Amino acid sequence: MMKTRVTVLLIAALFFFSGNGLAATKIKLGVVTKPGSAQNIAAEKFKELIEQRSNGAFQVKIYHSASLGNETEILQQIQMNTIQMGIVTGGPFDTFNPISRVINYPFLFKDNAQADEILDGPLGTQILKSLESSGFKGLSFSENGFRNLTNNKKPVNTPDDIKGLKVRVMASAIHKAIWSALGANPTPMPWPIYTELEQGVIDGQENPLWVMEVYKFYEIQKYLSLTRHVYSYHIDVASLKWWKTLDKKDQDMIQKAMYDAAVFQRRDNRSKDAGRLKLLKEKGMEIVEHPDVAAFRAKVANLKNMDLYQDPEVKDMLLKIMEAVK
Ligand code: EAX
Repeated sequence: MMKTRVTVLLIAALFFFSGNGLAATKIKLGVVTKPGSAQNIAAEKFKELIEQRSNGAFQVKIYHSASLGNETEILQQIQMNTIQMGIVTGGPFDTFNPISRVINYPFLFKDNAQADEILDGPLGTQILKSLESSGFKGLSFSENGFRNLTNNKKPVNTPDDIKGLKVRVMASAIHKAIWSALGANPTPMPWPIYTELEQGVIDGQENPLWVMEVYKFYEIQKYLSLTRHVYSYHIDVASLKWWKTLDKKDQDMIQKAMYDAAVFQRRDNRSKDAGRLKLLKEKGMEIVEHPDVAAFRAKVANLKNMDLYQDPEVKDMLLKIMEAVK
């Protein structure tokens, strides 16, 4: 008898102290893409880690597939704290904070190792920090990966092949400028874009390989060129308004869980690229594996002198990163 009562008490105590007896703090996390996407893999890992490490004191609900709106709308809601967190592609940050433009600079990073070195280092931290002036707490960088061009008109080897091509770009001034400089006819459009590609409203788009697989772009795009023109990151953000309501211990726990999830996701993404390329070939895409990257680079060499980069903080950061990756 006695024993049962003690056990019951013990269980009750455990329940209480583990946090489950208290009201859990609910985190709404928004991503624009669907399950299986780079953003979702990071989001799901974060959910798993934070719920486990906080013994359920934090509970994450992931709103995927743009159920809370496109990425610009997700960011607006994060600023207002109607959504607490988001994993959002670098492009749409552009209108909120021009500092995000520096990482979208074309041909900035040579490879993944260089991207990690900068983004996980002091310059990356400085970029995250500067997002606070726009109401975001930047936590870490997960990734989309290097972006590549697909289209339905012809194989692309050189910038000449791009002339007049209607290319969908993210809602981002720098992405639009890149494709104008390359000679295309860029059309900014929020995600998703399958229907527009299918109906021929646009001829092409550019994204990392996982997108072509997960969104089955091989069904509606014939040509792929491995241009790797921009290293596409996500910024894993929280609402600064919400962040300020948390105590230091919880902030640290969330920051660490998000960083660990980001590192996990980057590794996962990179480990799958060779298989994706094989799959896209099997599905019938015609792939230009070695386009004339030097010619593409030459076309965009002057972008750093554009108005887009004249804000002193932005320019300074761009030059520092360029120096660091030399
Ligand atoms: O991951 O809008 C875009 O092109 C982004 O890369 C989107 O997040 C797909």
